[in-house]
Amino acid sequence: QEAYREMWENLNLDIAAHDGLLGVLGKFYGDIYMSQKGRLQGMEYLDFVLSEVHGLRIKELQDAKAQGRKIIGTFCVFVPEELALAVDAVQVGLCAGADAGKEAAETLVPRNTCALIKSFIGFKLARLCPYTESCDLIVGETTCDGKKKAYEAFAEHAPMYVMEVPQTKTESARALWKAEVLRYMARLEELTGRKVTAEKLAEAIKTVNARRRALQRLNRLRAAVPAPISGRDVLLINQVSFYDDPIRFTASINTLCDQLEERIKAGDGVAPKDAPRVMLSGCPMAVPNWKLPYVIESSGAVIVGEESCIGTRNTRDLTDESGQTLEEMIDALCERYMKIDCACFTPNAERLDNVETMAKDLKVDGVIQYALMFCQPYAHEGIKVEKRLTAGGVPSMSLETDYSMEDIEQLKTRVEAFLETV
Ligand code: BJ8
Repeated sequence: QEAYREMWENLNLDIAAHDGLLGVLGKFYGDIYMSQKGRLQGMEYLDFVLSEVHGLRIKELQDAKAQGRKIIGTFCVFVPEELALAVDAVQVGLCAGADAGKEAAETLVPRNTCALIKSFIGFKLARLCPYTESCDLIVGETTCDGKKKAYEAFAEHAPMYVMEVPQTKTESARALWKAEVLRYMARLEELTGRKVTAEKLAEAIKTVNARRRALQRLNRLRAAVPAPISGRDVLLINQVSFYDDPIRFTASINTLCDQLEERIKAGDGVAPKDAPRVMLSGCPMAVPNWKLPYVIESSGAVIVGEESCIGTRNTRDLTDESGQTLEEMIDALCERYMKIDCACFTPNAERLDNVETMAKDLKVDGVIQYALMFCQPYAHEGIKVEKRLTAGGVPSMSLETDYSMEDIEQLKTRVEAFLETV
């Protein structure tokens, strides 16, 4: 850690508070991750990446900046990483999964704002996040009301750019989205002084698709009975996918998948064959939000799928790679991103189909819907999802929580009661 101190000082972090944060994070990680039995050897890569989350990766970002590359921060899977890669920028997902700087955040956004929003604001105001401080541009999106108003306030503190994401999937909404993709591309070109060419974009599309394919492969393999990997570990992999180098990450996940195949062949699992199989559905779980997965898995169940943006919503759809011209590739990108079934869309019927199909394909015993407190879009859809699942004979329960640890016992009681019924 000493080796990174100067870098953190240069990024103007609050060193004492940051030391405290790393201490808490290390302990939390130890309790939730390192205590697991029968982890795959390939998870060592993830442990390493996480232990260096504010160290080596930040150093890499600083080195990239020194070579003239720009760093783009994002909060939503709507922001097309392919465009950033096509201008040689580095895109990182800004985490927003911990309770930090909450009081400061409440000076910018109302108290009844979800924990994810308060977290990214809190991290910035408390000077705790070296990713936020490394960004040349932070790209927001007009998804939920909480986020779009928060970006307005956040723009006073960070170099913001906001993409307008439509709320419907009509033809006019698609035209708006294409115009927004082009506007964003022009902004990236201006920021980096580089042009998006057909050649560069084709390469970027391949890079991001390769990462999606590796995560799809992981999701197929983890569905085996008995489950060969814990849900906690797969969540961590999804979380790391947002800030690790995409090519290196893809290679490591494919190596891990090779190990998973071996394990499945041997019939080994991380939980007994008859452990309840649970699927999570709802709001994204940004790093280091591991509370609920820990509660579920320490109650004897195993999580076999995440229907969320830090899960299948981000990896299910590939971008068509057959485009030859820049225009065709941009159309393919627009089409791919408009398939995202975020609860911010109205109507959003395809999500109900996707949740039901996923629950059945994974042969789950139950679905736990997870909404962050004050999240209107996912709380609303929770009612519909529950009805659809009940009609399809899949037990489900809904939980609302935030990032504090105060409700952990209460969550455990409710999860255990649910598991007894599945
Ligand atoms: S595409 S899910 S990443 S918007 S939890 S901030 S919705 S009040 S995160 Fe999301 Fe993009 Fe959609 Fe995915 Fe608002 Fe709800 Fe908070 Fe949320």
